[in-house]
Amino acid sequence: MALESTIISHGMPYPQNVETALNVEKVIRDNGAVPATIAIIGGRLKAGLSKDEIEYLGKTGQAVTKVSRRDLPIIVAKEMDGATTVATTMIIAAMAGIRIFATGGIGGVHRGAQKTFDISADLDELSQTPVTVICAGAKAILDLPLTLEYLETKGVPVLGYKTKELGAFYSTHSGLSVDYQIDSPKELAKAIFVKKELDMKGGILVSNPIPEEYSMDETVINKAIDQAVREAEEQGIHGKESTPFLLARIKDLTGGDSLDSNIQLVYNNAKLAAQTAVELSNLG
Ligand code: PSU
Ligand code: MN
Repeated sequence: MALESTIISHGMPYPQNVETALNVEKVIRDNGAVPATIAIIGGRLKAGLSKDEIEYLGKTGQAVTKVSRRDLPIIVAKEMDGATTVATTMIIAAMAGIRIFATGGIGGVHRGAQKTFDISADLDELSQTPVTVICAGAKAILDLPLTLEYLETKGVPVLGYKTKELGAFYSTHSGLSVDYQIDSPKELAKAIFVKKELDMKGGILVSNPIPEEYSMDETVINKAIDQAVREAEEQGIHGKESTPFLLARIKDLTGGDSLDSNIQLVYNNAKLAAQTAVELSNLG
């Protein structure tokens, strides 16, 4: 199963990013699946990185190019290194025949998108590339109701694991509902299998809310998010810089507390993804 690399280089600080990336691979192996962290190294698409390559991406951080769909052919042509977003990780995973992918949070419709048009390429990717993405919902740096509307328009199934409430990334509860609830890795594997049998393009998005014991206080986290969004607007941050800027500011504003939650939810998603991958391989 797949793991992304933008979360390593742009989503978390060094050295916690490398530590998390290596631990998450262990969680996957402990649950019976095979991890493939995806990135571009010297223009080569890689599904499965060495420890040294993960260390390199983590240490280089934001200096590595963040590669979404539009960047992919150019970075390969220029034989550069790239950290892959959810969209690009899905593309490379599909090429490698990988059907399941665990991450932290996906990109979505940003707050204020009515004016800025800032909608992550992750959402369109989910509508065209056959990879199931397991995340902890989405951060409130996004407009969550609009993100759900967009996914509905694009025909992407959105499932909640053991709940119909969408996860709010750092916190368990968002107050928003997803389409369907699934209650086991086996049930999820069947949905993935059936979608493929029906020859439908696109993926499935699974929201696996952060366990209550790691959930952040909603007032604290929302205050930090509001401030980060305000600062981004004031400083004219836009385009691909927007998400990394917000993630880094939120971490600083919460004094690092958000990072602990972030790490735990990634492990939680990796475990569910690994168990689902095992069930899916039993189905063929
Ligand atoms: N959201 C997070 N953590 C992340 C990202 C998003 O909570 O690390 C990263 C993922 O790699 C995602 C990308 O695919 O940011 C989305 O960027 P953009 O909004 O520019 O498409
Ligand atoms: Mn964007």
